[in-house]
Amino acid sequence: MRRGKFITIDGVEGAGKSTQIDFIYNLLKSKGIKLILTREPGGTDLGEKIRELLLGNDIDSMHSDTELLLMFADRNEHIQTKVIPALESGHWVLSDRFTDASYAYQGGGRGLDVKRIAELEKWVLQGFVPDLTFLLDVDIELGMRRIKSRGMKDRIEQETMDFFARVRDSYIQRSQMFPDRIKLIDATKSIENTSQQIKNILLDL
Ligand code: Z5A
Repeated sequence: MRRGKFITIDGVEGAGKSTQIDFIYNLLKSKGIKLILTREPGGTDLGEKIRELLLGNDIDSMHSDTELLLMFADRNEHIQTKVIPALESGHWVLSDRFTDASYAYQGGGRGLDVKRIAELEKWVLQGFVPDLTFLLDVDIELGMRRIKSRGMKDRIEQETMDFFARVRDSYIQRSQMFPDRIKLIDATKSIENTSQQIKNILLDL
């Protein structure tokens, strides 16, 4: 039985997820809500190892299906051992990325058949979906500019601009398919402006 709320945040690189996660954490804490932060890929001991495999640069190539399966293996461990137990104990959970990212990156970016992703989603998640998802939207160029000063790019970050444009399109399509759950946030303006849009939605929840 889910007693806490499950919130996810997603978007292309540099949209400001990490920045807004800090904001959401502080806002919910100030309301007395017990909240845990987590992420995908990762979030568990095993998941962090899978993350290294997925994002590390020591592997030259990875079949797209393998990438998708690893994302879902990570997700299974994450929800079964961390997310669901926390929600059942009354905590709220905020995850930096979740299943929408698989549709966007592996479906949109890699071009995998979304029906196959949906089959995996059904198998692993069995209808388990977030209560609320913030989709931070920026155009790809702006996102890239924001993260330009960072050091080396991970395996997925090295993809082409076309790849990331398809990722963004897929995210937007999903927000149109699930408007009640996925809230599209214009993340192109100031950090404070983005936070305010998030706050308005969170206070409703
Ligand atoms: N992935 C996948 O393929 N399939 C899946 O199913 C899942 C994931 C779950 C995980 O990376 C990778 O895994 C990701 C998708 C893939 N691949 N890629 N590429 P991640 O989520 O850990 O990291 P990231 O996507 O690379 O996030 P990021 O680059 O750290 O972006 P961010 O968290 O959205 O941005 P930020 O760190 O908050 O902000 C970036 C900079 O911009 C920073 O200096 C801020 O101060 C600044 N910033 C933020 N907001 C603003 C505004 N509003 N104005 C100006 N400057 C701002």
